[in-house]
Amino acid sequence: MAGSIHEGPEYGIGDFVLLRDVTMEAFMENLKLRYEKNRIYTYIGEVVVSVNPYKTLDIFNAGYVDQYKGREIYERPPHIFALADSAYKTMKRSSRDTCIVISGESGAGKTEASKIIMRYIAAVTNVGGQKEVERVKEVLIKSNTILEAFGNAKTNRNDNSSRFGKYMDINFDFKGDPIGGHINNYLLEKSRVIHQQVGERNFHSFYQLISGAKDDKLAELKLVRDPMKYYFINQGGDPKCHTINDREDYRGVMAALKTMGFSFGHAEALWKIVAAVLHLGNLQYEAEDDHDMAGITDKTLLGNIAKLLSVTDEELTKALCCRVIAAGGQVVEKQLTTKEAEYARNAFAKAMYDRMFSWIVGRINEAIDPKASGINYIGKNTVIGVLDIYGFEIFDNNSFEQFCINYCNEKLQQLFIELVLKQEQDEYMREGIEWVHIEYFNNKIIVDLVEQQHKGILAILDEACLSVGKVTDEMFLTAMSQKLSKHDHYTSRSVNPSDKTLEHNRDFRIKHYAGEVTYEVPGFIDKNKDTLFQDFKRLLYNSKEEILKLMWPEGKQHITETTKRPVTAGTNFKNSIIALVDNLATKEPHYVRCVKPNEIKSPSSFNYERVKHQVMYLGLMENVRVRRAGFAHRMTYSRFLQRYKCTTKYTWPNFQGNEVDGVKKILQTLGHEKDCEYGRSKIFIRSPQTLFSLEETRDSRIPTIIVFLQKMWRGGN
Ligand code: AD9
Ligand code: MG
Repeated sequence: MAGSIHEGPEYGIGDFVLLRDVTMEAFMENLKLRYEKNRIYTYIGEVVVSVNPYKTLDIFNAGYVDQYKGREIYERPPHIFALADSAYKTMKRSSRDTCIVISGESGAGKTEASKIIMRYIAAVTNVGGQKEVERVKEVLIKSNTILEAFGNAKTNRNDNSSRFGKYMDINFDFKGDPIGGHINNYLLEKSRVIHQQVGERNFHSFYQLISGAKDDKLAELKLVRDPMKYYFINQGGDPKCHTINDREDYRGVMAALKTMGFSFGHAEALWKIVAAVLHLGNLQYEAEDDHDMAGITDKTLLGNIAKLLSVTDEELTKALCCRVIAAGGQVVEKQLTTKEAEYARNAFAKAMYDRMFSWIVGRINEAIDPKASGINYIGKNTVIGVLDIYGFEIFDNNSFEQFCINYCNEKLQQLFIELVLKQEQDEYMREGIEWVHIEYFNNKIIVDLVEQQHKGILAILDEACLSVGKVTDEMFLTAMSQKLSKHDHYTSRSVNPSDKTLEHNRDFRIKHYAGEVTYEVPGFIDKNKDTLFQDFKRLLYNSKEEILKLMWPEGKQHITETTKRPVTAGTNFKNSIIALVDNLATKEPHYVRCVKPNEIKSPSSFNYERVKHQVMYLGLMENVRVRRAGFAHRMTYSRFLQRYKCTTKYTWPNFQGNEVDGVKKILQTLGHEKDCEYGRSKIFIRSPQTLFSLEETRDSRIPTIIVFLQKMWRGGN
């Protein structure tokens, strides 16, 4: 492996900041060349641009870990290990909380990147081999297996798409060893539990259970091996995914649950819930009388579900077919129509799965709680946060979920803009160096369009959901069009009647930073209200199954107690994302910007236009320009001297004076002084060519260094 960021011209330039011409063409040419040579990582200063290789590369083994451990970022060819190491070093050296924000569209490689980072951190810590630290590391890594089983699914963009957002803090003790962590999960796409688009699947867990459970287990759950028999998981058409081995994954999940400390009984109970959801999908209602009142004819199926949920048949029938309401102090039972009952059944299945997912996250958090880990930690406790959240997505049909996901990506882009700019500015100020401002598109206007109080889309949606009387999705669309007609990033047919690509009374479009997305409004109100009848909560709270009872504590409430109107799903999501972004902003950020090379999951296709589009919307060119407008590179005086002291006879093998003078001597001797500024603790190098030249001189001196070292060793013998 070469000794610096450059491996030779055949591999292109390792840092886009060092490109000779900052043009889109040059950027793309370099990215393509590197991708074709399996160089999937390239820097923009300290930001890592990563292109999904769609194949296994042997660049993550222990040998590579050693090459990056404790090194500075520019000393080795670009690698995500260098970024992980940098975050780790910052956290350890300066006791500062750091975070790694991984962004990019669906299928660009975020989740894989987050796992590589976690494995790197696990590999470089706990040299002392403490048992409890080893356990924590194992739990942290194995937690992915479980979360992906229950929270990932095959979509038309990605065979293993994260359908929830995840932010994980890893806690370190004063020695720099991981002693625990905490996961925050964001909005699971629970509508998938009951519906999938053609070509997609439900969450992996369903298929894992059906393929992986032993015959007697399946029989006990009253399931058959054929996934096509279950409506909730067969709508996508093909239940098999050739890149996924559901059977093997089932075993992996069972093993991971064990590592996590889940008892056998708890693991069994989880699969019972999964099975119950599967059966619920096949439960049909029939009108019992002329008034279309819902009844269930398949009593066997009903009995099976009741058994799996440890409730009685009567209780379950009642919850599925009736609603109990308290009116004027009186408790009244109201039978549902078949349509209402179907709606209730779907809401029940979604809520049960969603709550189970959050409950699992809660148990994982207990297993990695740093306070409960038994490790006696004293002194300061610092964290590295890793954010892996669903990427920006555009499907053929985009609904409330895509709206939330894309809003979240807008927020992260906004954070990137603020932090990258702010960091640069802060550094120049700290070091007493003048700063040149660079213009670039600020997506705040789109963030505001969604989240602004009273005027934003979420506020308009809430208003529609909370108003009395029947409000339809079309009415919500009309309200939006009235209030947002002047907004540059919003359009609908009422705003722009000539736009025939939008359907009247149905679609609206947002011009996101990453592209235009048309959202279909049907379902928005429902999904935002997220109603689950109290009857189901009570049903599950009264279950004999301990886990279900624990998952549904609010079912304890008596029917006559008034409940506060719950916060809507949209507002809830908005609040959690705002809290997340605020949290990230307090930490020292590191960025991985993932790029998807093609739409066909191919290891050998570089779709120029698709990649260019991502480079544009991720603001990578602007990022390069910002980096270059000021200074392409900076490093502390001591680091500079150490690295380049071999380049002049005055500083080699040792410089006797202070570090700043040593650095000055090198720059004067090599004729680079005009291109540099002296900051308080760092030397700032303006043009990339200077760094090139320094690196070249250093490389040319390597034979001399080797001779010198050999002499030393011989002398030492
Ligand atoms: V989504 O927003 O969750 O839909 P991600 O997370 O960005 O998306 P993911 O990490 O799941 O994408 O990557 C998609 C697929 O690309 C993986 O399942 C792998 O098959 C492939 N991939 C991604 N990164 C790598 C890698 N470093 N090495 C090999 C990779 N394959
Ligand atoms: Mg993912």
